[in-house]
Amino acid sequence: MTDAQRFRELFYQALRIRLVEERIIALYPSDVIQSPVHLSIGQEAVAVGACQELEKTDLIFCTYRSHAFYLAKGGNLKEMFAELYGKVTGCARGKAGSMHLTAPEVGLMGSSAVVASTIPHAVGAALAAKHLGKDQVVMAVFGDGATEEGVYHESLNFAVLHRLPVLFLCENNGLAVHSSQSARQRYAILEHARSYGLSAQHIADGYDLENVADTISGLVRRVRQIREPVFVEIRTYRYKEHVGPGEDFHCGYRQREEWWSWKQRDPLEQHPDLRDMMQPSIIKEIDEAVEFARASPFPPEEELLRDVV
Ligand SMILES: Cc1ncc(C[n+]2csc(CCOP(=O)(O)OP(=O)(O)O)c2C)c(N)n1
Ligand SMILES: [Mg+2]
Repeated sequence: MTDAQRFRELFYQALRIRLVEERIIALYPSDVIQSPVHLSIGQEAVAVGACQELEKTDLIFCTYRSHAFYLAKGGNLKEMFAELYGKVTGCARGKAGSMHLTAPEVGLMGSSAVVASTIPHAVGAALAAKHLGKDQVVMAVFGDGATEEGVYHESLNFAVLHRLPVLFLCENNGLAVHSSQSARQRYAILEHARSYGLSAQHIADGYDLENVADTISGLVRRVRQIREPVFVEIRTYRYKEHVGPGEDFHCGYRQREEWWSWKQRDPLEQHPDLRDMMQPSIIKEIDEAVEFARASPFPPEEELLRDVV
């Protein structure tokens, strides 16, 4: 694949995610989506780059902000919309909603509303992979805010101690709900991770589609080879409010200028020609997925306790 072809492939995947979330925004006021939604608009390059080198048999564990990772890992779009609509054809049979997307058939083992809670799950899966002698790579995806949780530290320590094949991926958007990172943390995430003996890398520009993909792909290959944990922190930026389809600049915890400086480098804004060319087929795919969700039934009463008890 040439560099140009590779860029187009990355661009296509990022654009598809953006258009899916823009459709969620358009649908939200009609109340067909009852689930809270945490949008990744602005952060697409991270999920796309993270999944390039992962096989279907490699596992990822995500957060409530995981539409992008679900799609980048190969999750089914129809089942995603059906899940958002609360329909029985959804990826979790309509019981989980946007915050708990899962697609085990392609290695997305779970995502959770509880901050940092899937990090130890990823470490546990890596421990299983080690004991079973599999060549799997496991990826733990979390935000900057999750590094403030106790279980994050336990997980890093355990993974290093037991030499587990896990890539810790910190998607650092500099924000947690309504507070900036500087108002919350006196430590540097990367230096702190290194203090556990982890090999840790920083990607300063999470909007550089190719560099994000190349760097994370290299780290995935490294984990697969050395069978030890590795850490990567990617600086990125979310455009929308913490939860919901709107904007939140009026809340005062961040400035519109910050958003503007990222937006000017947004890869999806830089190539209108590519966007125009790719958009029609993606829109058609989204139309079909939304229609599938709309036409699907809600779960019948007997579904209530299925997979729960
Ligand atoms: C254990 C726990 N504590 C607090 C919350 C409330 N909460 C939800 S999202 C969030 C911020 C997390 O920020 P970050 O990890 O940076 O992820 P981002 O939303 O930026 O993607 C918090 C504190 C929660 N859901 N779970
Ligand atoms: Mg954050």
